[in-house]
Amino acid sequence: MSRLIVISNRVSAGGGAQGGLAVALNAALKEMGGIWFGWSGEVTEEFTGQIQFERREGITTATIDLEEQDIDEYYNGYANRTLWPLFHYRIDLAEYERDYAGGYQRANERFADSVRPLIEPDDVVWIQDYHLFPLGAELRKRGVRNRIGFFLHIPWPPRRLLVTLPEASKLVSSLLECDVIGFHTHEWLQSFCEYACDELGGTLDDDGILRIGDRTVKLVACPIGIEAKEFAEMARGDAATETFERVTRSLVGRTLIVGVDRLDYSKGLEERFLGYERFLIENPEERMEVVLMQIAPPSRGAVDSYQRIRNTLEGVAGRINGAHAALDWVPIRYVNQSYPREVLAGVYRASRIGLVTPLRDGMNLVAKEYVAAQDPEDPGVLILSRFAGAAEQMTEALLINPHSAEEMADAIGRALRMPREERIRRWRALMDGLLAQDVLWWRRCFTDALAKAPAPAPTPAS
Ligand code: GDG
Repeated sequence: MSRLIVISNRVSAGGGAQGGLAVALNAALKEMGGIWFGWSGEVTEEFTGQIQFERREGITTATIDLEEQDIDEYYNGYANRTLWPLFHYRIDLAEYERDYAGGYQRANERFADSVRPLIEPDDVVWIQDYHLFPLGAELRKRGVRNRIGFFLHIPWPPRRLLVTLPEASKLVSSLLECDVIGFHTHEWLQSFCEYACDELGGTLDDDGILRIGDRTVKLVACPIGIEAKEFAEMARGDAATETFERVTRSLVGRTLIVGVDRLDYSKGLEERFLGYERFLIENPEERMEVVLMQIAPPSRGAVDSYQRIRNTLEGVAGRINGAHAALDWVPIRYVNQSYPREVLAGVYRASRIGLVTPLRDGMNLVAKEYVAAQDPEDPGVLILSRFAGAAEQMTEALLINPHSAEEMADAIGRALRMPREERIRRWRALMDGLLAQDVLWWRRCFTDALAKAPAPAPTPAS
């Protein structure tokens, strides 16, 4: 059987507090054997390409250090100041700088140079996410003829937005050197096709095969899942139960609404606070019966737009609490801290409403974790943004437009008053979906498509 070479910006192998993606990739590596390659997270004075190998719980990781300039231009620059906002439809925040584009290309070449010697003839290569769009093409230039797959974890923007990126055509063309490209939803896949067909002259057949010039690429929509069964068990375990009890006690009979998000402007936190405030204003008789707990660990603090959103949210949460709090009640518990997964599971379980309202999100795993953590006999209600990839699958949630404070306020009211039978019916349908399409299903969906993909491209003459 072929070995798997997973390549992502960072690696996350072995035990500890892992997210679903790490769990899925670790399971794939354990089953197929292989290596997980990426940046160590460390800075080096001068790039040498020296690889640090580690073996943890049956997984081999291979990491390289990058120079400070790489991190500034590739990671904080092009990946997080240019691509992330653009791909989340925020061209107002996207910064288009040639230095960032140059540094991104250079870092991808460094990845390619370093990982190339590790790839053996029968291996399959699986590249993860927007940090590494050009990597497949760089590997081809270095003679890699293996099957190469690419999975995008964030949305693909509409053509009209993507054309604002000066390097768009070059970036998409380089991506087409991969044999399979995966997206979370049909919507992102269609946006990609629209660009590839209208701007680059591609054609798509009924089997999802895109042809452009001499390239043939299989496009697949495989929504990522979570380890649903394990997460549900964890939510009933000792650590989660301790949190559940502690949080429930602190509510003194009030109803908890929960949000858990990396502190990111794509997650719609300001709109969420304003929608919740609207509910408080429109429902004076119910307002002191609820508490919103928002857990938002800071991320990407080196990027200005993240510092700004952090300041804005502190201001909005402070204003709402100042305007509405009573002597014995504070409407928003806003926590800028990260917690172990077991603690999150306990908080989800203690919450009658999961408020997951990103303005744009590739998938959103919090929506799935919230559902998995619920008590089957007395489950809570998921309120989910229509603009999260998860909305394509999770149609039994209360789907809302997060830009509308009125829709959010109405949905909160409806969720609070929802009869138990309806809560159970909706939850059962959502949970069945999570169990059927869990994270291992996702991994198989992609690696099967890769195994069946048309034969890899011949080595281009250099
Ligand atoms: C990208 C895409 C796509 C959050 N706070 C804590 C914590 N978390 C965990 C959650 C969840 C994960 O982080 C967040 O996952 P999301 O899917 O919500 O979002 P992104 O980080 O933006 O991920 C996204 C995903 O890739 C996978 O393809 O779904 O659309 O943007 O698992 O639980 N975990 C711990 N403590 C925290 O305080 N331990």
